Amino acid sequence: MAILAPSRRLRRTPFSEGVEAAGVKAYTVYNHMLLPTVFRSVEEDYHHLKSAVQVWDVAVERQVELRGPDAGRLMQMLTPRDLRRMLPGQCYYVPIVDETGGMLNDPVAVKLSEDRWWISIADSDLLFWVKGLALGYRLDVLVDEPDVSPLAVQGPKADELMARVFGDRVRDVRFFKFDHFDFQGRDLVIARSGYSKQGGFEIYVEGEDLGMPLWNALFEAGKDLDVHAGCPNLIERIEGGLLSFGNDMTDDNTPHECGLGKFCNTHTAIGCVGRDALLRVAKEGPVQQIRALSIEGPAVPGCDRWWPLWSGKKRVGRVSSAAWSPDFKTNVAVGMVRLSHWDDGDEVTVETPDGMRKAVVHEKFWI
Ligand code: THG
Repeated sequence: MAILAPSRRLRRTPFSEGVEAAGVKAYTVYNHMLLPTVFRSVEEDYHHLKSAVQVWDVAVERQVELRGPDAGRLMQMLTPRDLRRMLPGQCYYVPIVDETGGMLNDPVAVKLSEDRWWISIADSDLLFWVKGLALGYRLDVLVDEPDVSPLAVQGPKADELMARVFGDRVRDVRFFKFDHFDFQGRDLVIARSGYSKQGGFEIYVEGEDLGMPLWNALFEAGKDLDVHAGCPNLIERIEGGLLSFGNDMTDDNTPHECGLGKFCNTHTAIGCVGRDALLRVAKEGPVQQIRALSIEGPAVPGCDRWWPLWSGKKRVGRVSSAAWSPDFKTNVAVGMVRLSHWDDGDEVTVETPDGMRKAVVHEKFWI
């Protein structure tokens, strides 16, 4: 692949200086912004993530802020997950659907107060949809993208590193909850969350001027913990079954097809614009669903398009993400598999750029 040409449309982040100094080797583009994908190598980064602690520039997880008396109402219009019992201080993973029940995004919703929310988005321009709904329904709410950039601290030593910078109280933050912490006289929201299964935190850094001071403080405090710059790791996130919007699912898929039915309460999510459509499809049930697959043979090449899944001459799905797993000693993959072949142990054939490979469908991911 050729080099990515820098320009102002391809936004840098408050941490870009630190990312470059740490020797970033590759980027992808996510929400029109740079997202690192490799520091040492995908495999070295993977082993280090599972054994130490990493600091991730995930400023690409942009916030759509809802502010005003109708913020809660607008939030419920966006998602089939019932938000009535959600309290300030909580984060929810929420499928966002359009009027056909198609997935528009799969963000983390952060409830700051009754009338102030952040929607921490995956890679799609959700802001336009949310602004359109607010305007079309004449809601009393402001919708915009604030100067907030998440910085993730992930890995088994994340608690130790965070406690050194923010104090022991940070250890008490529970999964998908957040609290407020002081850094250099400024208030920061810190949640126990992040796009890995290794545990850790996400710091919502308000104000780009705070980016490098915080980055430097974490690296200074973590010298003896082998802290390193990292990024969402392809292998680890496939092992963990963490989905990637735009890769593993699109607006052609319902949350149920994505295995996100557990985050839908379609009967009680009154006001969700996709509710009627989802009630209709939920009655029949999905005919395809996201599954883990192990692909036989040596390491597969990078998956930059959907690889067809076959059973004889019948197309039975697609693989959307795949990588060699050093820990499980097989190629791990995510795919959308048709009902006829989605049971645990079902055998299929994957059409990779390297040729046909046997693969086995699994009901559960690896971690
Ligand atoms: N954190 C924040 N924003 C994000 C992401 C994040 N925006 C982009 C992207 N990641 C959105 N997608 C996901 C996908 C999975 C999870 C979070 C965001 C996730 N899932 C857990 C799981 O599936 O095990 C837990 C879900 C739950 O139990 O509620 O964490 O990572 N701020």
